[in-house]
Amino acid sequence: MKIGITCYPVVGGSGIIATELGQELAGRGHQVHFVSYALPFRLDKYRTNLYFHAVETTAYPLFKYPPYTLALSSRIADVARNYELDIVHVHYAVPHATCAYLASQMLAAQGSKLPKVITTLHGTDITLVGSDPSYFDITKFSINTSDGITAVSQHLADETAEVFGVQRHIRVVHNFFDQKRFGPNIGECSRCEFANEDEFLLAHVSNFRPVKRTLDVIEIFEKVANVLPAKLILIGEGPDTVLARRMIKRRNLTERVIFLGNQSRVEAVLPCADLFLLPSQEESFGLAALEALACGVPVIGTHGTGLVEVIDDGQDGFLLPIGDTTGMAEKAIELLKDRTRLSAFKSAAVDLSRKKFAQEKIVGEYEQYYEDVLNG
Ligand code: GMT
Repeated sequence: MKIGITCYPVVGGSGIIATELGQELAGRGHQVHFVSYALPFRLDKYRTNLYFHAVETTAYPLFKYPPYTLALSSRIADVARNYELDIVHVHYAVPHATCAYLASQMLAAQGSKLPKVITTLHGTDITLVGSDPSYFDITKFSINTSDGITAVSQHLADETAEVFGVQRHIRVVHNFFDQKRFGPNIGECSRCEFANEDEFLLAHVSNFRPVKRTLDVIEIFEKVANVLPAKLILIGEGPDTVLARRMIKRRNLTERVIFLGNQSRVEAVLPCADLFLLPSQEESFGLAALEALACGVPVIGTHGTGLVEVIDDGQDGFLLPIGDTTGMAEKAIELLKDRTRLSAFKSAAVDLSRKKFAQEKIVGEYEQYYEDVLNG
């Protein structure tokens, strides 16, 4: 198949999934064309069958905001026409589903071959951005006019149906990880860089937006560190970084918390950790949690989010109510104190994540979906 992929090229789960998917599809012999404003950040090696087409926007004094949406629509149409694409697969509905729709309309008007448009919903495109009154109608329209829609969890598919009143079927295709990249022994880090032999190592990776509840991470960690020798690694950056740093200082945890900022290869650090904390308010899936599990790190996450499809409560992690930092700390302490149980959780994390979310399996599900959409 000839497949166009549009995604956000910056750090973030939707861009990571789109990039890994494109690379794997190219490896399977499909011709893959990425269309975005920059090279996706994990597209870090040359591959046969894989192309990148940059979207250029022109600055002009009249434009307070250069119309990226128009430039992207034109570029998608251009690439689809030149390479006779079968599929245009856009990740994150806003504004990519709308751009793909516009591109299709342009192609139809020119009498060119029409690719099928597939939109993958990732989370905040529905829960935060898409449901904002400014974007609601156009997002709903663009979802409804796509030839196929996938969501990264059943939780998100249900939320989309509820929030947008979407009646049509949304195919659930979970996120995945690359086994060659994420595994318990694959990391290049040495644990001693971060913690002493007798200290437990906790970790958190996110974009430090309010939905991630990064301050809860620090709260949980403080409660754990009051009982057990422990260190915390924080990876990522975002609006709450300043608040997090302030809280760490106020609570005299500076010596115990290691800020690593944004990292393009989290798999080099994650295997060193004993426990991963993701106490999010909202999480359509929680790719960061999956990557931790794949590295053999149990995860503490929240009920009422897509994390319930990722974490097996009581086997490779724990699910607790949003905001229950005391309960989360108690579970963390209980697990860390019991070496035998901790090691069973670590093994289960590797086994269950491989069984449910291995790249080979999930990319096959996308291929199957492409076929289904192409065959009407
Ligand atoms: O809003 C974000 O947190 C970023 C967004 C993204 O574009 O990376 O994350 C969403 O998509 C990821 C990949 O499918 C999911 O793993 C995250 O759970 C989801 N974030 C939220 O739902 C908050």
